[in-house]
Amino acid sequence: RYLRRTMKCRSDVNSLSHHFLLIYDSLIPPDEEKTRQKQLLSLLERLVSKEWPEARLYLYGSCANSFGVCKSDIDVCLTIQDAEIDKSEFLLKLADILQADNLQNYGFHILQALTRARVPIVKLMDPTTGISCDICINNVLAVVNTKLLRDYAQIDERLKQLAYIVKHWAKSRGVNQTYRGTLSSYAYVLMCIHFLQQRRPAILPCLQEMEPTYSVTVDDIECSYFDKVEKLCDFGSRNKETISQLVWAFFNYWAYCHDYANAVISVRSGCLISKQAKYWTRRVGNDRHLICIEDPFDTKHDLGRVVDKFSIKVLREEFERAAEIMQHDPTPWITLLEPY
Ligand code: 3AT
Ligand code: MG
Repeated sequence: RYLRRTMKCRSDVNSLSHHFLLIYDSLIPPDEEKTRQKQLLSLLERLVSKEWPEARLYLYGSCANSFGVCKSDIDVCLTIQDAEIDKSEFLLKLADILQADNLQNYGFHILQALTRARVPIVKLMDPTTGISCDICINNVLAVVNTKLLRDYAQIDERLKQLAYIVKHWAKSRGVNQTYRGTLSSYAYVLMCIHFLQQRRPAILPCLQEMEPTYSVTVDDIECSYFDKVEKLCDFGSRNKETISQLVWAFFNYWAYCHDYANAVISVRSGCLISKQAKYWTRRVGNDRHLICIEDPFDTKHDLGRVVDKFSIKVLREEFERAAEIMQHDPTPWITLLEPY
């Protein structure tokens, strides 16, 4: 019933792209913001290396994966070669070293230390720039998946355009809160990559199915893929779909076409795979697998596992609302992004 009603795209869909591109442009961080983030990282590097000369700092998440909107916090991963390290203790010591009272010339405000979280972090704020930053320890897989997302973003600019709109929509509609059972920004970007791999002609390739040119092993997981993406900048050129068509099709897919009962989206394999093949058909503990998004490297990890029987309803209703707006609303670029 749904499919018949919405598969045909509205006739003015192309003329809407201009409005979506204006929104996209308004979300891109200015160069000065990037410069300030790099300065902050260098300052942290100097302070950390005084205490731990062998430690290294890496940016990860949206400040480094090309999907960061302006005024985002930055995510920093500190790596240190010590398998026995107690991350919580280390973070508390780090917070102590970095905070205002201990530094003669400079000091950070420590906002929070989340030492019991799945990924323990300290949150701190640079008082001169107001930039907040989360520091975690030895979360190298996140640094590697950040690189994968950044590499995909270089292949076709429609990925960045779509992901910015989708992330902005998710934040405006309150469905970007993992602690409330909805999806992370990382999950939404993977949904966009998978969606563009599936277009015909495809807009994105599947980098992990190609001859690897980059390979690292992290936490016993082999992460390898083709990363010479400068060779792929024409990849999507046979597909002429515009950003508004893609936003329309993205929400239409998640509202009416995705097989929630049986399918897992997999950026790693560039196609849908079955829940059965991954033994994700039953609830185990808190993992319900009501919407399945395979992590590209940690393939046992379903990024949809945070979604419960209440939040799946909220999510699907929001996908349907978005699809209806893209189909019928006279000003979808406004209505779609209205706060909830
Ligand atoms: P925002 O712009 O901050 O909303 P983000 O890209 O920084 O988006 P998140 O804050 O969701 O995304 O996560 C920060 C990074 O941490 C992104 C990804 O490299 C990693 N990450 C997040 N969630 C997971 C996860 N469940 N499994 C593995 N890596 C993850
Ligand atoms: Mg972030």
